[in-house]
Amino acid sequence: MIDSWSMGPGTLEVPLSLFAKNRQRLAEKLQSGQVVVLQGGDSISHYDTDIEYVFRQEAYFTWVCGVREPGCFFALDVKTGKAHLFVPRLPEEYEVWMGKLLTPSEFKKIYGVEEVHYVDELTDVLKSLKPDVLLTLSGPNSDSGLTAKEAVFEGIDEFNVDNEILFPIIAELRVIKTPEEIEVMRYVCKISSDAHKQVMLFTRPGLIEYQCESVFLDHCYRVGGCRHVSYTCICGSGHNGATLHYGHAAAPNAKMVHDGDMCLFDMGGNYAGYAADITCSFPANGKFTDDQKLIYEAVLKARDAVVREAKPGVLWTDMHLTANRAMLEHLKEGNLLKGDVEKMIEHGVNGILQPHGLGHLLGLDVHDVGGYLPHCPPRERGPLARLRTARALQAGMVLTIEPGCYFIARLLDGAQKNPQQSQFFNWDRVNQFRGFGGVRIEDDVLITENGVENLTFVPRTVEEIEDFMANGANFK
Ligand SMILES: [Mn+2]
Repeated sequence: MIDSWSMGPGTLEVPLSLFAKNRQRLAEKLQSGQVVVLQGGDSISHYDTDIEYVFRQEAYFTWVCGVREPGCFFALDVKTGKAHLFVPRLPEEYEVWMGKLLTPSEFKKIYGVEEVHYVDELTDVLKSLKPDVLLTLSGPNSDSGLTAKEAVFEGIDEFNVDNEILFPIIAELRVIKTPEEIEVMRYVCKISSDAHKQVMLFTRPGLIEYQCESVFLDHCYRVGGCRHVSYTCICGSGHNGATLHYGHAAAPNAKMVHDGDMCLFDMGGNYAGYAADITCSFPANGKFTDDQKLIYEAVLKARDAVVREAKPGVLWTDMHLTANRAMLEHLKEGNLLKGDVEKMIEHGVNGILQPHGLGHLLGLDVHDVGGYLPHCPPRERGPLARLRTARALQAGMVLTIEPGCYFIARLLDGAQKNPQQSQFFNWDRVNQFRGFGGVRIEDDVLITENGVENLTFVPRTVEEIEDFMANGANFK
């Protein structure tokens, strides 16, 4: 019997009990007679070609069984607690191209489920379970606006199907991580932290941003066994640091890093489906200027305030404002802003400098599910609407804390023309920062009964960064 999965020596052994426990937690929330049916992800071709994207499993499917192949279905019979996996019946000639085809009993061993059948047996097997109702998954992803992929198969209309019960239950279970899941997240955050440190040591003026990106990818994969990163790497230097989703196809991390640039590198590995999401901001040449230090420490104060105050019961919307206040206060001390900080927030100055929310739930999805479930506080109106959740924190949640300060021409121009906002800026000073780019500090944290456990281990203070970039080689 195989009882874990890993990418080999030196990488984390993920126990199959992680998924068994998720199934058990799910079954405990459901009733006998209900059978959960999920459809896994399918292989996707590049347009009309026979080249496929490297397969990535759908996250709810991973959560419930950890199955890594495309074209599968899964059923959980609540009455017996038994997990049934359905794998595609592949033609024999696939062996020539794909390697040996596994038998159902081999799949059973690999994934530790009670029963394995072929997908073409799905209807018959489900009938034999005599369910009162099949529970399928359908519900909104509050980050993308898209809908979870509901199981569809020939013969489903012969069953009584409910697609409303399951979604809020399973999404809520995904919000609170088990100790086994936390171990995986600890690992992927550690690997990603080390990869960021390698990038900091490597970066210097004259390189191209993507060369820094490649060091991150290399460390995550070669050392950590992370075949994927969790999202497209954002490697902005200089003015690109103010482009929040820099790194996309039309801006592929291809600018030369210059002496005097700040680097804003947002990258996270992925292991066993679990995501890290870490941002480091540092001077390309290893030494902060006074201006860089001012902005960096404003953001660091925001991070520190949240790490200090976040604990179970605290509202995420309050944490967002706590971060904004700390940052604005420091920028005021630094003479970029003037006036009363509460009034600045009233007039949206915080949203000019940090147009995004404080952070988000993290797990199998980088913007993890559960931000706005029916039983949770609804999305606020106004500036706080951009937050990915308005929930009160609970022990077992994993979130990012990612305050930032950016000099985005479009937003600054707007503020300069708006007397309500303009009055809070010392424009002579602020205009010197046009082209500066931005600073973001993003940590991945676990909420515990006592507060925050930071899963991110990178140099964070100005002194730590300068010391590490000067003397950090061979840091292991
Ligand atoms: Mn993030």
